Amino acid sequence: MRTTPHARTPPDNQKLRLSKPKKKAAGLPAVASSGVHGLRKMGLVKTVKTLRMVNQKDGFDCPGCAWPDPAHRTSFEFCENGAKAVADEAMKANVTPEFFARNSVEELARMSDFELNRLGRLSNPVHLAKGATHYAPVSWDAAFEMVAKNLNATDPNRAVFYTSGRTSNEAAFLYQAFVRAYGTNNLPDCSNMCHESSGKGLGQSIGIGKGTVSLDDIHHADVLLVIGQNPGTNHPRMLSALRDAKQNGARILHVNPLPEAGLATFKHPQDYMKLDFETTTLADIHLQVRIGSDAALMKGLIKTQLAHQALDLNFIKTKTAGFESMVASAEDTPWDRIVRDTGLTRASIEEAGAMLAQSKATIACWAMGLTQHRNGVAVIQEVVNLLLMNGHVGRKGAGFCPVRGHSNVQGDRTVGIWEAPPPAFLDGLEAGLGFSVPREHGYDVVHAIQAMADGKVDVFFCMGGNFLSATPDTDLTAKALANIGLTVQVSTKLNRSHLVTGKEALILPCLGRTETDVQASGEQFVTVENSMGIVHRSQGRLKPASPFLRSEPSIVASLASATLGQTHLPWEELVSNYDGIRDLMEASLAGFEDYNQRARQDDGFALPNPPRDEQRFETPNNKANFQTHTLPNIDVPEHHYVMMTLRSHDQYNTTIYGLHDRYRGIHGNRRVLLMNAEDMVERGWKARQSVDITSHFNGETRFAEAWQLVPYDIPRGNLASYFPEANALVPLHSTAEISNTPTSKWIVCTLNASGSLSDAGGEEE
Ligand SMILES: Nc1nc2c(c(=O)[nH]1)N[C@H]1C(S)=C(S)[C@@H](COP(=O)(O)OP(=O)(O)OC[C@H]3O[C@@H](n4cnc5c(=O)[nH]c(N)nc54)[C@H](O)[C@@H]3O)O[C@H]1N2
Ligand SMILES: Nc1nc2c(c(=O)[nH]1)N[C@H]1C(S)=C(S)[C@@H](COP(=O)(O)OP(=O)(O)OC[C@H]3O[C@@H](n4cnc5c(=O)[nH]c(N)nc54)[C@H](O)[C@@H]3O)O[C@H]1N2
Ligand SMILES: [Mo]
Repeated sequence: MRTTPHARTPPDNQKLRLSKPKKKAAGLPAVASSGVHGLRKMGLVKTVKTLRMVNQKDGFDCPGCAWPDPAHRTSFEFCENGAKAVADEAMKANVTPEFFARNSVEELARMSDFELNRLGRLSNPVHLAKGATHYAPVSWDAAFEMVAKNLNATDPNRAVFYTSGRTSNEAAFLYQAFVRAYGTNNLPDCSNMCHESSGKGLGQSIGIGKGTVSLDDIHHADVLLVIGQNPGTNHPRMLSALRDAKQNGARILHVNPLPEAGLATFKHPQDYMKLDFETTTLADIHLQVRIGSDAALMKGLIKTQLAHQALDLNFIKTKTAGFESMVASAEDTPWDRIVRDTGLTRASIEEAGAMLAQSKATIACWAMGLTQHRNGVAVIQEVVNLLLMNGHVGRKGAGFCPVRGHSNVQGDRTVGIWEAPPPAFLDGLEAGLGFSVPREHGYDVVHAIQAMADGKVDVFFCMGGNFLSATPDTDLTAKALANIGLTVQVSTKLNRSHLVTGKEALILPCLGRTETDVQASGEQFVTVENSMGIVHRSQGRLKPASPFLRSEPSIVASLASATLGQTHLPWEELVSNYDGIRDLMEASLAGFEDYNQRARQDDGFALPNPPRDEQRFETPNNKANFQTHTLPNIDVPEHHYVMMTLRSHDQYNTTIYGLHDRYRGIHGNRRVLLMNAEDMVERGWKARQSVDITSHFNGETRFAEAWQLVPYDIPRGNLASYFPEANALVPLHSTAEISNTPTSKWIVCTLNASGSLSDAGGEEE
């Protein structure tokens, strides 16, 4: 009989080695590191061949991040971490039915995320029967019949369909069409945990839930703000754009509790190949804010713009609303509150303010350091307020740049992966698809977990991702998943979501972005949308890891046929040639005219963006709206700390490539807690001290033992740990207002020396 395996990833037992954090990103070590990852996983010939196809016009879109491609691509248009993502997908399909016969689910669950990923690609569909201890092979047809039977036996609103952001536009569009034909809007996605706050914040303020800049704008900016983002690790190709901007005279303002490498100094790895050894210092000013204090900083910067009278009065008068109340709120915020919250001096904020006041074109870039906070939506709107004051939108070199994570997360939302779509979007779908779709909003990620915990979900289908490890509150989520009748994972690699399952489970292995996709009419390409709203083609060129893999669109079509027959759409015919899916997209989605033709253009095409294209704002009052917010209280009780959860340099979300966080100088072990050295001295602790963490929320506590302390340049009272290890400490209902995004960067904690008996917050020394 099967017992529920341990939900949390087991700790790594390797020795922790610490070295001096790096100021410089990329450069020779990065080139060496991409090569090593490739060689280890693919061999020499395949490494060179593969890396030459990344982000080329006739190649595949890098499965790493969503940063756009420059118009003039070099023959190696990838970064160190993109190369790791490609090499990781190009591994052999060693996870076979024989492998599953040898290893029980319980044994596999004792392996860490790092070890699971190293096993290689999944080769065949497999089934974990009720009560079984091992996955066993199953035919594709039998698998689809099983899912269809379960779906048809329940109310559509008791089924949930998750999506991670690597899924192509074609797969995502067909998938949401199937889910809505079946009868639900239960379409949570990774975006709910990621840039949902950006979408909601920008939507209210400027009428579009996306960024408003192009790559060319970055090159023409006067001042670039980089807020709550670590591009050296997570968007390395962005550093090249920042460097180009600097060479054109731009200045960069970095707002971050950590001095992230890359913004300090940067060497372009491809310049090394061209033997250009010049180094660029990227950030002109680093404002080392305390965690969660960006809203206070924005109020300070807004005050300085008022003092400098750096205002575009004509823009404010003709294009915006709400200016007076926003200004009054900034004026009412005393400087001592701003200084206390941010931990910065007034002079340093004024220096940054002066730089902004002189700027003719400012761009604000941000990522998870803003979105994953209680006030994620409000703080983004404060950033928008700051730029709107001087009309920095819809002009060259100016605007908003939420830097997206997964390579097609933005496209997935555009084509309908959305649990709360507006009525106009659904009207368009009905017109294009020719059938009526449900109107009631579905579950987002957090609501889906609660519904599972409450026994309201019978079938859970995941198009990619690693739901268990990526979501908050790992133990609670594991219990919630165990309530479900059938869980299904469409995946490329093994992860914990295959091991902590519903009563019955299926793994359906799919082709990756890099692999050739052949359907009845021949080889297919797909389309994706990058972080700047450019839609373009992507075509895999590598031989699939196993002959038994199917493409995501083909999996959706077979599932739809098995569940609904051909009543709503000719599913099988649509996947025989993806042009058919694209025709349907053209008929259903705004801005997709001549889709098949424009998707084939070399550099793709830009989706309409009214604020960028014509300074037009599709809000209810047709204005850009200044939004007024009061500051959140960021004080915590005595002996409490605020912890943020971060990515290391050697991971892609829950996929752990290695145990090195090279730029931060942390090697060999991920179960670490970054802490201010003075805070450590105050507790009498040294480097490597083992501590237990208790998180606190609404009177509840969550506990995780044995984290090694690393003294780090982080503000006092702040801590940092790695995602996904620390997710067990993130309370499910600690979420951002409006966007409901888990507050992965705001976890209130107390610490105890490991093994000490006193309870949370005590003086255990
Ligand atoms: N190699 C690699 N690339 C990736 C990913 C990956 O895991 N690996 N993940 C992809 C995905 S899905 C995403 S969403 C992006 C994530 O990209 P990032 O958002 O850069 O990723 P995080 O590691 O979450 O880093 C958040 C940054 O915010 C800072 N921060 C935290 N709290 C605050 C705060 O209160 N204020 C300010 N100003 N800063 C704060 C942290 O110090 C850190 O530098 O990267 C994408 N690209
Ligand atoms: N504490 C904390 N939690 C967080 C975050 C944080 O900063 N802190 N960040 C959040 C963010 S920004 C995000 S985006 C989410 C990420 O959440 P997810 O997107 O759910 O997680 P990933 O780790 O990206 O998913 C990895 C899995 O996707 C599968 N996969 C890879 N490529 C493909 C493909 O082409 N097709 C299919 N079908 N499967 C594929 C592989 O099996 C792999 O194991 O996590 C969130 N969780
Ligand atoms: Mo993300």
